[in-house]
Amino acid sequence: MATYQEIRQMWSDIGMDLEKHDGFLNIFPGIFKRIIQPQEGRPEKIDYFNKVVTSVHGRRPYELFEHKQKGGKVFGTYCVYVPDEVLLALGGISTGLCGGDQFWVPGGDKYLPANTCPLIKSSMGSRFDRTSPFCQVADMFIGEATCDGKKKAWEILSRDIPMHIMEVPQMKREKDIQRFTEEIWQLVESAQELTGNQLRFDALAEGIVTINNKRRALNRLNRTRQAAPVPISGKDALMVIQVAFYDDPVRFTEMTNILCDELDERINKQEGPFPADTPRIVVTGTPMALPNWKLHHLIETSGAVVVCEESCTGTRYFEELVDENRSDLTGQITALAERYMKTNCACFTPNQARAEDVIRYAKEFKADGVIDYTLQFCGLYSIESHLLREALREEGIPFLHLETDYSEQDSEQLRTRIEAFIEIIKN
Ligand code: BJ8
Repeated sequence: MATYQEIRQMWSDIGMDLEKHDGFLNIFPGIFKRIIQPQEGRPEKIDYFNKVVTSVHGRRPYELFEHKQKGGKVFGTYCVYVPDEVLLALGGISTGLCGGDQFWVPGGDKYLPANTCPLIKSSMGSRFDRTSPFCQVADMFIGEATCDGKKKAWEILSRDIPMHIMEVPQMKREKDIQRFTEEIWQLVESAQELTGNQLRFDALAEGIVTINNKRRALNRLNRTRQAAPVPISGKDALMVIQVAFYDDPVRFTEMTNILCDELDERINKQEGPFPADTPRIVVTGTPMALPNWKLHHLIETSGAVVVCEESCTGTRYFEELVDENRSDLTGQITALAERYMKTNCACFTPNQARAEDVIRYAKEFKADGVIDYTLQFCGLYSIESHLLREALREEGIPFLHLETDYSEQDSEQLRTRIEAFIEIIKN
């Protein structure tokens, strides 16, 4: 394990602004101590994930740095439509880059209009301010054409770092899946060029199994949350899912399965951090990049518990698996396209499958209500909220739509609305 001196030297070597980054180091431990640490009744095996998060800019970036020193390449990604399997099969490592903290927003403000969503601002700020080791260690960023904000932000970002942009079709017809297959082939070309490696059937088969196993572990974790009492808080489950975007996939899978063994025991003993009759909430909407725990914290300190996230930091990331039984490279790439095109992002039209998923989760997780979380200025998700509300009303499922950013300014206002919602669903 690298020492603090070695990690600091690595930050300097990869071009970080150490002084500005010290600002992040001064506030981040406080966020963890205030939101995650004081929770009662946490499982013991969450400790591994605590360590990953509390050393988030140290331990894992150092592994990526060592990988590069041995000639390997690192890919930074912003969206769950990017097939990690391909990057892994080419000897690369992929890592999430989405910014989830207010600290980086002012850096993004310098390049983007005020009415841009905080996830984009934070992601841009972390790169341009040189305060994220993940952004600095990556050799290539992979962006995607999903929402307008991201598409335009990539044009600005590509002046600073080599970027490969994937076009994501916005409908799900047969010809769109075919188009996405072609997009994956183009990514293969770019990644082959960068890594100097050729994609091989065996390596991709292994990559598919590795990433599927990560998804299987996350699905297992999620299923434990169907129990009452829940064996793990929503905040801790979300933190594990967030770690999945950064950690080594094989180690992550192993540690998540160890955690799940403990959660299974807890279910048998009917143990958990909240009483069995605590109101249960499914959260849906825009992703919550690390360390965005704002909504979960408000819900779980207002008398309810989050039992599932229909989100890209939730089921959209891990529910569907890639078919492992294709017999050649062409078949494997088609299998990837088929799997990724099942993701129900609001950039698609129509997107009624998302509402169907939310209704299914509300039933499977015995939820008392659904909270729809939209990051401010995200037109896609805030507009889709109307149809979601109607679909849930038809099913008699209580629904609350909230729009917010990464700051703390509206927290008390949100708390008042969440408490009122919980009161309604309790009665
Ligand atoms: S598949 S949700 S990760 S695009 S919140 S930046 S949509 S304005 S993150 Fe996303 Fe891929 Fe879709 Fe998922 Fe734009 Fe909205 Fe901001 Fe968003």
